[in-house]
Amino acid sequence: MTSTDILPHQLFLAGEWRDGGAGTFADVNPATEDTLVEVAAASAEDVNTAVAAARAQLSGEWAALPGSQRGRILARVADLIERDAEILARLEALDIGKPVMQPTVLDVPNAARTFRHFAGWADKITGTVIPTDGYFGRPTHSYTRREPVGVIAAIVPWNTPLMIAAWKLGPALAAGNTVVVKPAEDAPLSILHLAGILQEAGVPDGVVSVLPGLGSVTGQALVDHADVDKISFTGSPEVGRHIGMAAASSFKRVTLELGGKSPQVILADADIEAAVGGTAMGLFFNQGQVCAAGTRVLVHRSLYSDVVDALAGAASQQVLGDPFDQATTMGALVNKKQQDRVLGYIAKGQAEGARLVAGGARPDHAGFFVQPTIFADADNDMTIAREEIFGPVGTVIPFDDPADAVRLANATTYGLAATIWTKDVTAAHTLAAQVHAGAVWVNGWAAIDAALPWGGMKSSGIGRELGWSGIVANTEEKVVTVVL
Ligand code: TAP
Repeated sequence: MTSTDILPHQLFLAGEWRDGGAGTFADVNPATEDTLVEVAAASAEDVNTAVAAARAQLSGEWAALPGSQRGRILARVADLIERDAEILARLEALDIGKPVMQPTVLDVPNAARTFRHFAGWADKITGTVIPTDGYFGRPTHSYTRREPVGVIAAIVPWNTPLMIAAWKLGPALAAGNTVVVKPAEDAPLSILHLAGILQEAGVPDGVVSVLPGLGSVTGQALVDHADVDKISFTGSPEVGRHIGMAAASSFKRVTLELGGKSPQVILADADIEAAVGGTAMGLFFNQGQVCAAGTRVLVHRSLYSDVVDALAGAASQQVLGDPFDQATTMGALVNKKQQDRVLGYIAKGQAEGARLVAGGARPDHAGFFVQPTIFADADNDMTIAREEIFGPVGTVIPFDDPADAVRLANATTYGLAATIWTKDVTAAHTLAAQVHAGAVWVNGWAAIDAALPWGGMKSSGIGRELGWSGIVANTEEKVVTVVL
């Protein structure tokens, strides 16, 4: 038996498993550096076929289904994700190098929860009746309708592929859209398994296609396609800017979920044990490859040396290794490029004068591992505090009072998330209002949920996903006025 007998590796194109028109690419196991499987790469012609099938379903079987039926199908998707939870978690661990415990407790349940949440919305997408001044003395009856945007291209990164695919598919399908998904080259496997689940749950053929391939070929063909109505993109600010500019020329709708340089603010009265534990999780979860990673740790000066020591201790307690070993708390970074990039930032932090108090190197064995790393005596203007590293590297910066903390928290081009650690309810709400971020968490890191809007301010993106905001982002609002 070979890996192609076990692992999904073909395009899921208009309801059929097919080879790709652009050959194959190697999907590598980051923890061993071995090739897992050769995955089919979609060509521009494959994109045309998928988009045509998606377009046809907007006036086909899918369009004819009432919202309640779409909801039943999405609820079945959630059930099947739970049935296949172990397979999906193992595919994520294999493909991305993360400890299998993480997708088991987060990515897979979150994906199921997302489909179930949007199953509930599918028959509740309503408009409003709006009173007006009338029409030249005649009364009117005006109301709004929320209609599907159309064909949506969902372009997904590699760090949490199943979850982010669910965040895009759940609201899009609930609102009656059709979707072509482009997974990242580094992590197509769990989304390909999800494609089979969608079909089994009763999503009609053509409503969703999953097309692995190169960003510059498959992704670009979707961005350029005249019959794609919206791009829902999660990934780097560089590619996001490129997509936003390309979409503007054809007036495609866009949702951009980009990077972050999120602060974790530890006020003088914080519960130190909870703050250090939560802050370490915000630094090292998924090897720091999290858009909302809390990489700028802003600490009241009275606690500074204690927090630095405790975070260095937390770093030294991480167990790097085989993602399938239950003792492992940190796996590998996704690829060699990412490993080199993170090590480059660590070298830059040292060159710019920050004090390395933990980690800083790659272990001496195969796999794209980097030790959990903490820098102290740093300031907010250093490169390691300004640029998104997307690796397990935290920079600890002191502040003197809450106003200083807010100034530092906001001194970034990003605005995705922020965490505040305090027992003072007034300080918590005051800072939450003052910090520029799409999400603020108090006394916990990454308290995300399918019901809560998700997205960033400033360079962290445009638009929101999830909750009712996810439905708004996946619908066009039409107003109908009848002159009575
Ligand atoms: P990117 O390099 O931007 O890739 C994201 C996706 O875009 C991949 O599927 C990629 O394909 C595709 N792509 C690349 N070039 C394209 C093009 N010209 N046209 C269309 N698609 C193209 O990001 P990444 O390295 O996968 O992920 C890391 C970044 O994503 C970080 O900056 C991180 O902060 C951000 N991120 C943000 C969030 C949220 S929710 N805000 C969540 C996760 C990650 P290939 O894989 O084939 O290159």
